[in-house]
Amino acid sequence: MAAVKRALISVSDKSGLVPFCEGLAKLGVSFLSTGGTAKMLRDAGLDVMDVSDFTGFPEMLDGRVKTLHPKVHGALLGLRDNADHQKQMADHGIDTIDMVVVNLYPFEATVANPDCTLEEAIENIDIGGPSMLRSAAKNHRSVTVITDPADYERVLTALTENGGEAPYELNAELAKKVYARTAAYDAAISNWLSSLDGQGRPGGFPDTYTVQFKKSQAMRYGENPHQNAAFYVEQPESDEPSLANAEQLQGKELSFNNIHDANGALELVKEFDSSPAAVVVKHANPCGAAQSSELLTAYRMARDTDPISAFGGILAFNATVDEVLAKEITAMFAEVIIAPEYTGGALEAFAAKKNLRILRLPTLGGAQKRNPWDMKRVTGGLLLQDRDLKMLNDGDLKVVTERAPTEQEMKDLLFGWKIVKHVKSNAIVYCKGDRTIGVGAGQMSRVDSSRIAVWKAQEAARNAGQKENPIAGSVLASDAFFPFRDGVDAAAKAGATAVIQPGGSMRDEEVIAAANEHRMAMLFTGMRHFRH
Ligand code: 93A
Repeated sequence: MAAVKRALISVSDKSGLVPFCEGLAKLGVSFLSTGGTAKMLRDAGLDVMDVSDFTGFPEMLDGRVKTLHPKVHGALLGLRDNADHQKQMADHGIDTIDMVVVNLYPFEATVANPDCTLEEAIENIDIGGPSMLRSAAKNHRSVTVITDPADYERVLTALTENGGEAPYELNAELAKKVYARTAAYDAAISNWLSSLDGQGRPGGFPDTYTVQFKKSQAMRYGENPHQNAAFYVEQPESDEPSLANAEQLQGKELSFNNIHDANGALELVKEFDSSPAAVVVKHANPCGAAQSSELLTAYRMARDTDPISAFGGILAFNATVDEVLAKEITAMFAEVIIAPEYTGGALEAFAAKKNLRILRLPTLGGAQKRNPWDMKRVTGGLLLQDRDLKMLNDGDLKVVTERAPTEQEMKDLLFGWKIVKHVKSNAIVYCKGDRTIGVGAGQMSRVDSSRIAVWKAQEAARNAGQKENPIAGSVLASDAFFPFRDGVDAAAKAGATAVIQPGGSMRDEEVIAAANEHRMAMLFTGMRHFRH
């Protein structure tokens, strides 16, 4: 490979460009460039030739045709070690271009703006840029191609260390990156175009959906040891707090199941922002959750809902973990801890448990770019749906019983409704005083989930040496309607005094009558939270 002599520079994102080109100039590289980019480089005192002078053809059609010319693409695609190619290039006065620095019109950012017009979107479809990137990447044995400003520094270093030449391995890696980028760019255009309605308005599910994921972690194994696995992060990356952008402060590498379960814990703890909250998750189901003015108290209440299941669990907090809490956590075996922040003392306490994975996510809300749809893989296809992010508004709640909930019951019902959304269906959650009392998850019949929730609550109370019935005075949250009155009868018998559920069953009247017979209060939400 020969030293890089001529670079074509044409970028929309101009960050870091001037110092990079100054570095290239020092290595003797000369520049070809397009309108805005050429101006910027000249303003910085660099010597630049306009692409139009190189091609002998003006930029035209409002910039739609700037670099789409055989002199550019011939210069990129011609094989340097092929005599025939070299002769043809010489015959047509085509000089070689050894480096392409191109990033594209910001199509994704343009269409992310809800006020973006059809014309704006279309003008931001870059044609010349991807063409150059693809030509250069095809001929990467001889051409260095850079589309990510984050690569400027390492390219400059490599060239400096190699007498102005780019090592083949670097060119190959950069070319791979280019095709991933142009594929993602075309996917964004395709998704947007195929989501337009007859009036050119975007927003629906596209006719074809193409999405790119980037490998972020290879794993020792998957859900089971005989399954290979890796973790991929959706592109473009969202800034929504997630396992994709959590910072690991200590501990073993996250496993496949850790990531899945920790995701469940994180999504649940995100529901709480008004007071300190703690959740304990096992197999992606919460086995305890609580909120309190003190995070330590919240943790104890969450853990004590079901201490047996909490063993080896994933813990998520919405507030800073301090030393006292950390010491209490380490008294029990846990797999992963997630929190916005840890005090120095807490980190010292965790350090003694080398395998314990500690994750930090400084904020739990406020994302600008949320991850889009929820995707569920089925054999042969993909189910796409909106994420279940809808919250209850005051107007959604309807008291359907003769007795309205007391203030305390109301608080507990709304707390339970937040939890039940994160429990696998059929989901039943008993709550009292800002904490879960019993969780029944993932049963094929609702009444079984209800029985399990009661049994688990009683078991935990018995193990803790408590004499009184833990369900007495509690409330019950159900992720979907009660198909029969039996669930309500069972809850009343166990000692619950109020129920929150979507309503909407054919037998709602019978279910409400049951609640009235037991002097229970019942709220309908009009919204279901199935989670399969
Ligand atoms: O409209 S284009 O698709 N037609 C072209 O021939 C072309 N060549 C480069 N857009 C084209 N570009 C793009 O212009 C580059 O990909 C880059 O994003 C942008 C740089 O323009 P300027 O140098 O005028 O700021």
